[in-house]
Amino acid sequence: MNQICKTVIIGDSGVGKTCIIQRFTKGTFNEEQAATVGASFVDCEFKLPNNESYKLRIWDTCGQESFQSIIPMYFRNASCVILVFDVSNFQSFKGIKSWLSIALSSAPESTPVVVLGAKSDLPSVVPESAINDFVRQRGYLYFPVSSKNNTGIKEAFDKISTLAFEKQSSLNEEQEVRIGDEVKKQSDKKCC
Ligand SMILES: Nc1nc2c(ncn2[C@@H]2O[C@H](COP(=O)(O)OP(=O)(O)OP(=O)(O)O)[C@@H](O)[C@H]2O)c(=O)[nH]1
Ligand SMILES: [Mg+2]
Repeated sequence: MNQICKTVIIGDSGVGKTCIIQRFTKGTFNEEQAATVGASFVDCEFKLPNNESYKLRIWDTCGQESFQSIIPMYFRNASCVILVFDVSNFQSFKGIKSWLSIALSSAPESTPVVVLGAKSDLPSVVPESAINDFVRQRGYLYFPVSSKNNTGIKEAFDKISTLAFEKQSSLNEEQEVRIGDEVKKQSDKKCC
């Protein structure tokens, strides 16, 4: 089996989405990272305890407001959403609500959401109580991360990959049931 689990990373422009992916997939950090244009993906392989492997496909998206109108299509069949704000920028924390509502209206039902507070090496201007309220009310996991210092990234992706795999497995089961029902309906029709 080589299951592909799709995850989409979203949040305002400049919060550090691309740097998080680069740190996780390549182990690098670029102070001069250029803004993302459109969207692109990168695959990374994970192993299950039984040694079977699966792929986490991470879609990096552009945080420009103009992109919000085309982003819904990226959530089709998503098995995890990564919501990012910059702990040194309060406006970006306020921004995650609108990104979240776009994600929830387009992603499959009950898609897991993981919230990342990026640039945790910088002084935070977002009160911890506000972050806790946001994630607790919704039952989301939260990780402060720094791509620059390489803190929290591995822990966050260990969890993201597990949640995405579990969600993808349940999506596959639902699809098998639907196909089974369809086959049954077709064979019932043939009967006189
Ligand atoms: N201090 C610090 N700066 C960071 C960190 N991560 C990213 N940055 C800085 O933030 C800039 C923007 O990061 P990007 O990863 O390009 O941001 P983005 O969210 O992908 O932005 P868009 O592609 O425009 O949506 C980078 O060039 C870095 O200078 C971090 O962990 N710590
Ligand atoms: Mg980017």
